[in-house]
Amino acid sequence: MSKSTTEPSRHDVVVIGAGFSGMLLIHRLRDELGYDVKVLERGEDVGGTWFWNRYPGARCDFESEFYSYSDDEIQQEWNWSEKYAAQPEILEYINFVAERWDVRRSIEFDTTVTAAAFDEARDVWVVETDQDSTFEARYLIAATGNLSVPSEPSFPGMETFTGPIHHTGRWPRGGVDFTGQRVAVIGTGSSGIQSIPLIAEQAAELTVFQRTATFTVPAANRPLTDRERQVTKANYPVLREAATHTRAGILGEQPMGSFADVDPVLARGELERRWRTTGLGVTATLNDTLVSEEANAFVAQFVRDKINQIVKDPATAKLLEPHDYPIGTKRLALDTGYYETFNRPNVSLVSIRENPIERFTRNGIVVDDHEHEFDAIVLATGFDAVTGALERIEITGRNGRPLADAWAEGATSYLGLAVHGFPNLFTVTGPGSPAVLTNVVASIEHHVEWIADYLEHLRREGITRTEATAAAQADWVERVAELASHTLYPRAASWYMGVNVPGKPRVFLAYLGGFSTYRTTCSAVAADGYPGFDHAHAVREIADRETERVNA
Ligand code: NA7
Repeated sequence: MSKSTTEPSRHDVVVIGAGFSGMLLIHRLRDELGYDVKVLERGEDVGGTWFWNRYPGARCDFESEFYSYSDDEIQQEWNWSEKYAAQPEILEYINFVAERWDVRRSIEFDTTVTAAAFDEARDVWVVETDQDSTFEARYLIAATGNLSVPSEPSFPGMETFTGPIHHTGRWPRGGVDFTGQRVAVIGTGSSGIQSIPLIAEQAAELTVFQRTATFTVPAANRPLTDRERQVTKANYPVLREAATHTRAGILGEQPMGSFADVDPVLARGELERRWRTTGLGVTATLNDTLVSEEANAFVAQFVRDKINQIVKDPATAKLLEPHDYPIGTKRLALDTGYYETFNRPNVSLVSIRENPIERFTRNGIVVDDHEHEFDAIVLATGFDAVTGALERIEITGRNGRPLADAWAEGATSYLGLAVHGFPNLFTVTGPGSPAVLTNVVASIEHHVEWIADYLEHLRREGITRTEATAAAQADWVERVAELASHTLYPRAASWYMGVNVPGKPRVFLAYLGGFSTYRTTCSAVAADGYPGFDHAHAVREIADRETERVNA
């Protein structure tokens, strides 16, 4: 860790990241509990994922009225225009909240955290940045997001392509005009599926390079009416509370029953209804879609039939049919006119499943000895998800142990909130939490609340160091793996499993017990005085000594 030459800036808490999590941490810890909080943010403004992902068609796939803070003043004041808001509106909302909570005064923008080391003599984190600045704080909170580090494959000859190459997760701030251009999109995950229909409308020609066909369902997005907004606002407390009792942190369609118990004709009719109203409920039609192969095959076939109904060219429809993983075991995409886009005369699909991209050239991309010429290339190739942001920081815990070392065999955590060997470090929506399978804003609120309560507990008790025990972490890691092993999830080469990044260990990165159960577990830990955390350094004298030192 290279030391900065300047005097460290000292705080109670340093937070990495100013997205939904970092902003809420400022509000909760600084404004409501009086901590001195400093947030370090790589971007030039707030927003995190929603700051960077400006590609055409980017929008959330949970209803915006609930993919938002539950702060009552804000939720009463803000009016969402659509059921699933697009990125510009979400960023506008984030800016509205940033103003309301006056968060910017606690944030250092354009500041990338490069290293963080725990100083065992003083129980503080020493945090270094690319701005040659150093920050110190008793607590370090990673609010680094799950989808914040783009995964950019390096194709041979990439540097020789003369046109621009844009990654969806680092889209230029002023947007990109593809009018009249020949454009390639590589990748058909959610980002590709959201952007392809809009790029197709603008470009002269669009070629989509697909390695794995993805299951996607219609968002059936639409404007919200005044009446709908009023009803939601009048009932927010009940709706938000009810959402905490669900598996995904949001109220949704309930299952009809298990595959064996449901009349297939009725189930098919119900799938059809859900497909029309919002496809998101499709995988929840049967309660065993993610555990029973038969149930899964039934739902998957329904979607494949839809593809064949929509896409006019049978060969293209065949290529678009997903067969490589059980439906729902990679994040189900929510689209607006995705399959219909392949009926446009200016759109073509190239499968790179059997014949991968050989290389980039000056003029384009070579597949199967054929050069496709382009003016611009879009990489919709996803993220080094969940752990990527933290692994890029040189984090050193107790006994000088690097986090990269601790996670060499796969990310480990206790409750998705803390890591053994890394005292006083908390991860908001970290690996081993259910966050990526939930309405992530609900998960963020839960984690921030839990961490705030814990910091208050530590403050009250005069504890200056806390660390997840090896045993508690091992139990939690086992529970996360065990839950995944009873499902079909491990069958997919997904970012949930870390499979999309070459060399990343294959570990299921999310807790599958559901948001509601998870909350209950976390609450019980708090109520029982935080078992699983080692407070061996809970000596008031240390705190007193530190106070004296800082005041001196
Ligand atoms: P995803 O879902 O990880 O999708 C990335 C896509 O890019 C996927 O189709 C990949 O194919 C493809 N890809 C990745 N690397 C390559 C290479 N080297 N060659 C060809 N194709 C490649 O990321 P998204 O950004 O779309 O979505 C991430 C999340 O954001 C999403 O789940 C929502 O929660 C929002 P593969 O499937 O690996 O064969």
